[in-house]
Amino acid sequence: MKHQSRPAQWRLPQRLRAILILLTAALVAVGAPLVTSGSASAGTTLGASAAEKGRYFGAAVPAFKLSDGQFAGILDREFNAVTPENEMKWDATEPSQNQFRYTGGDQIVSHAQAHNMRVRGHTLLWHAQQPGWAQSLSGTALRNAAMNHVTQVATHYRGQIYAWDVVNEAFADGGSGARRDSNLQRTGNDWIEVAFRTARAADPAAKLCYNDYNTDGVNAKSTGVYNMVRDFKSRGVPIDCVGFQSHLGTTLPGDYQANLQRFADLGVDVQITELDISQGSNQATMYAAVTRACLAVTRCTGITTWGVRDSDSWRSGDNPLLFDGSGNKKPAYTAVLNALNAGGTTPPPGPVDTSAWYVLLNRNSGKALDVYGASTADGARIT
Ligand code: 9MR
Repeated sequence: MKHQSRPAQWRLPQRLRAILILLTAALVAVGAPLVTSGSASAGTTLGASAAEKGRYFGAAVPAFKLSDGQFAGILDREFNAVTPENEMKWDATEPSQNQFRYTGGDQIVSHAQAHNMRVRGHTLLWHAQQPGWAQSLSGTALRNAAMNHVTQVATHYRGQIYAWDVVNEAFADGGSGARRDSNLQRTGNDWIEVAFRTARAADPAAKLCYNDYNTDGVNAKSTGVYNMVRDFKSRGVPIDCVGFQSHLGTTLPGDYQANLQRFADLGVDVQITELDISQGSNQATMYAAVTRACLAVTRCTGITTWGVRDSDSWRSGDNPLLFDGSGNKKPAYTAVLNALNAGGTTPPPGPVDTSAWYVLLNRNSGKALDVYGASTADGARIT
């Protein structure tokens, strides 16, 4: 029997039961990676302890290291999220125009799915690690190629990515607070918002993030990003999260937590996306402080370290990670674990605001496709 199409909100009372079932299923699906982390019990691994606080704890992973037994052993035991270190970048996924290669990215996604880990997609558009053919384009040709890239890659991974770094490192260093000059920026200042809209259309379930470095405290660069996010939120550009890379030296900005909080107050999630900290007398203290800052900000949904062992790091000379080159836990590891475990279990703040829910209905069938928290004003509102 064919159902007549009616406005979405009229269907809600009749569908409430189904929606609630779906909602429960959605929450279970979202929660699953959080409550299971390998075979370890809660509170004894980074992932399980973060999950007790409603958060994830991830690591950057290169596909080729998944066959390194020591690396994979630590990853699977300790972490419940992964970020492909290079495999989802433009040069890796579209080496020739319109010819896509997903081998490395797919390998990491399969590994993550087999181990109940979330995947942070990194990154759809960036001025660096572009394939040669894109570097030589400009203007409309580059804009079109870039958005085609976003559509193709986000569609390939549709439904499998927890959060995408849609755009990476688009702001200039220094005191200007302005956009970085790049071939993408020269296609027009709206390239970032067009990228976010394009990514939303391709994968409506993924959280869409802007990601950058040297934005870890309140400074001109982070304020430039802040102003962009505020503008996007006010104009309905679909942005859900901001990533703070947090490649740190020997000092943590005193306003680190306040900076996370001011972004969260704009109505976006915040995530620590590429954490590594120079080994020095205060490495463990700084790691603990970063962890506490994330826990103190309700919308800080998780932490990712940029690698597992010091020897895996892009800055291995600084020994900046939580495990040494032999895979042993460092004092910084214990400091993070203790910080995660401090204060007992708190109800998961979760990535969504449960004061209202939105249900996304398939326009043709009227079937519920997904349920969102109040931060995503798509679909019909259920209060
Ligand atoms: O860790 C990545 C390294 O293997 C690559 O050679 C490098 C290329 O630019 O990118 C590194 O990852 C970067 C990340 O994608 C974006 N933020 C800075 C990271 C460290 O350079």
